[in-house]
Amino acid sequence: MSKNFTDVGGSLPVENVQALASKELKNLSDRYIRPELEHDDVVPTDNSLEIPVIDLSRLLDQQYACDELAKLHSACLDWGFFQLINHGVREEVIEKMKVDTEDFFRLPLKEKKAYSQLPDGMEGYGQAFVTSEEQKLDWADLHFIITKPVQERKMRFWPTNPTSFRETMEKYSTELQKVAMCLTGMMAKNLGLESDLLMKPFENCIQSVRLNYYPPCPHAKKVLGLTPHSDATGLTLLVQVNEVNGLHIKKDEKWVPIKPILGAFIVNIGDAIEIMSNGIYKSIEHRAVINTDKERLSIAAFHDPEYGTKIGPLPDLVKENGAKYKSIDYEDYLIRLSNNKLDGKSLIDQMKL
Ligand SMILES: O=C(O)CCC(=O)C(=O)O
Repeated sequence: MSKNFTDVGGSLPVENVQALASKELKNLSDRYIRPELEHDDVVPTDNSLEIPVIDLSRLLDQQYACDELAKLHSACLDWGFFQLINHGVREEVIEKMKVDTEDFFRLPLKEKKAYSQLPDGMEGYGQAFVTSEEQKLDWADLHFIITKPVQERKMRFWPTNPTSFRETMEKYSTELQKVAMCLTGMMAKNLGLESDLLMKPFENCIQSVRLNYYPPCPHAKKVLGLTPHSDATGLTLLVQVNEVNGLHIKKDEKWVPIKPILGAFIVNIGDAIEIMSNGIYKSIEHRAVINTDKERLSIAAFHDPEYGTKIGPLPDLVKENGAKYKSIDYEDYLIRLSNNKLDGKSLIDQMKL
């Protein structure tokens, strides 16, 4: 029987961070303190180092497609991250998703806990990738659900309050899947592949959505909202819900803060595309930092190749230099993911030959 996110093993339960942050914090538990932040190398925000901006409407317009495809290719080669504008997802759908996300995290703890993760799965409300009692913890709570394929949905984890949540998520996930498919088709072209080769596995992709809630912390400089990691997925489309910035990406061993463009998606290449492209495109480490007095929220939509896909380099891309990564069943890939704590690019390191 095939395994999915619900039965590959879950995270150890830890204290709810939103509740912890609402108390007067005299002493912060050592488990949240990250000594490595004392030597942090962050590029100043006024620096001109900014991730590329890709215009999807130009990619689809014959007149501009060639130039924009070239821009997309260098964004994937040099950055692994870009902002996507004119993507065609209706503004009202994005805005409603943001409002419903904020409203969900505003619910009393008891109501949110009705959607708590179960011991054996990754879906639901809680935290993720906590695999030991000693491990450092993120200053955040999350809610994670599988949105596609529809038959894999576990509706017990889909909030009924706010009452519009399910309908909003339905629209949001459908529109984002189209964008993800379109982008993988464009990437396939840029890699010199028949577009079907990369696009096909994403046609019935596994899409999952993670709502992130990062409470403020008086010790913001000592904690992290999200541990440095690359995404195991193929392609991630992220929106920041409110105007508090906090996403950092790693470039040339330094952390680059991202300034989201209003209405744009922040897109990043995940490990699965790094592997399928045989390392031509690379997934990039990123993390979330915390604000001293303002909460931050974000919505990450992950797009994985469909169940049954072998995660491995595409045959057309190994002809010259051979395969640089192992090929494994998606199910085994998921098991590896769930057994690992988040730790930079450790999952992909295990896949290297
Ligand atoms: O909150 C963010 O900006 C990053 C979120 C993220 O990387 C994730 O959910 O995997």
